[in-house]
Amino acid sequence: MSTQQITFTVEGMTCGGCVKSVTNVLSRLSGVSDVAVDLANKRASFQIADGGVSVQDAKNAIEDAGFLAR
Ligand SMILES: [Cu+2]
Repeated sequence: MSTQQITFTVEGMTCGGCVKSVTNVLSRLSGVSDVAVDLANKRASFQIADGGVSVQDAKNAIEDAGFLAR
């Protein structure tokens, strides 16, 4: 199965709780795996398997949780 490697810059994370929130919202999405969120580098990286959510949906999920993704 082929997967797409995604990296977002995430603005607005200030603590470990924020990291956990972003990790959780991404992990819940269909087809998403290997979620790694880095507070210091403001980065969220993960994989999306074929047939999983779109990159835009993943971005929206982060923004719905109160952060800015780009
Ligand atoms: Cu926080």
